[in-house]
Amino acid sequence: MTTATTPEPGQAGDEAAPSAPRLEQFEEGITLDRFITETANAHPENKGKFSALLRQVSLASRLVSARVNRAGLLGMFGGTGEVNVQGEYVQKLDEYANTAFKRALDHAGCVCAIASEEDEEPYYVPERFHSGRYVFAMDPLDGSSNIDVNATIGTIFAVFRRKSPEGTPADIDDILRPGTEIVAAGYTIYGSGTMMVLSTGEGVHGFTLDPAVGEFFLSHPDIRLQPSAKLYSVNEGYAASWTPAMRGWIEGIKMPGAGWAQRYIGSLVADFHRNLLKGGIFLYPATKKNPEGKLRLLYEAFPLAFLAEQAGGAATDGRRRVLDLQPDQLHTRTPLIIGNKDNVDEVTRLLSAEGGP
Ligand code: AHM
Ligand code: MG
Repeated sequence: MTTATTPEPGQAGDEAAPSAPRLEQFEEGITLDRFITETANAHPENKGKFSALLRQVSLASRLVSARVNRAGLLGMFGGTGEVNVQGEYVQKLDEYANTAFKRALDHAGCVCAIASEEDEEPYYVPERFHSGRYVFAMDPLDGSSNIDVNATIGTIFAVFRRKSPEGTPADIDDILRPGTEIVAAGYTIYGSGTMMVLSTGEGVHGFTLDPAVGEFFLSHPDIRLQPSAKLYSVNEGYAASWTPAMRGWIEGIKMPGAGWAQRYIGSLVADFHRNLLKGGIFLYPATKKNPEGKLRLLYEAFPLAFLAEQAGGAATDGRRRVLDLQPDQLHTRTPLIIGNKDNVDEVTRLLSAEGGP
């Protein structure tokens, strides 16, 4: 096992060191379960419900991981024939992941509502189960267009503490909250390995699934983003519809000698994960045609913005800090500029000066 990561174009080799896996952590064998227990011990006011929630997220992630790994053999590639509220074709694995997370969470007594990219309306925990203290918002399987080619996809989630009293029916005001009220966020990435990256507001930690024993082990403690990097992730196919400031910044970093490299997978969760570990800025900007961008605020931008800030990075919509935004609907969209802080600040300054599309 190695403790070093491979330097990439646009990145000094030693910049990756803080987030590189540490051998001693593998040897100590800190499981996600132990991490959850220790987090709970530090916050007895959560009454065990927060731990229950995280354990159910771990369970659902393992279920989805197993299904993703065997999808090509189980006839799980391709679409269901349905179109979701976003107007996108629902993939069989989208549907499986959506159901797996809802079933894992709805009867555990820890959540009152689940907001999902795949569902037009929120799912309120039924009367027969306890309507718990937390709200769970998720994109059950981000990067759906990559499912059928075995490229990396993932589940993205955010957790809020509900506003209305526990044990009563929740409503939409429990869900439509600014990102500053997030109490935990993370994602599980299904790639060449399965990894959960999690923050409960005390740094960002990565856990790798050992499929042989079905347990996540701490592999990337205290992931940190350096102030800047020279790697960008954006769909340049849309350059003609960008604003002049956005086009200008990209042209600038491509000048001879600028030393930038580009990576774009087309799964937000995979692009973000790569940039979190290696350094980089991800951009899905506003365009004249789509001033709101494409990505969804509540369950895509919010959780990743929370993680970015916890790791020392930043996230804006081109003008404002993402976590300060308030969704007015379940599926509100937002432009997203996210990654190393100095890079995000620079792009945000340029886009703000332009005054929007
Ligand atoms: P999805 O949630 O339906 O998978 O859509 C969101 C995805 C993101 O993962 C990714 O960053 C983006 O769409 C890619 O969009 P584009 O193909 O326009 O570059
Ligand atoms: Mg998505």
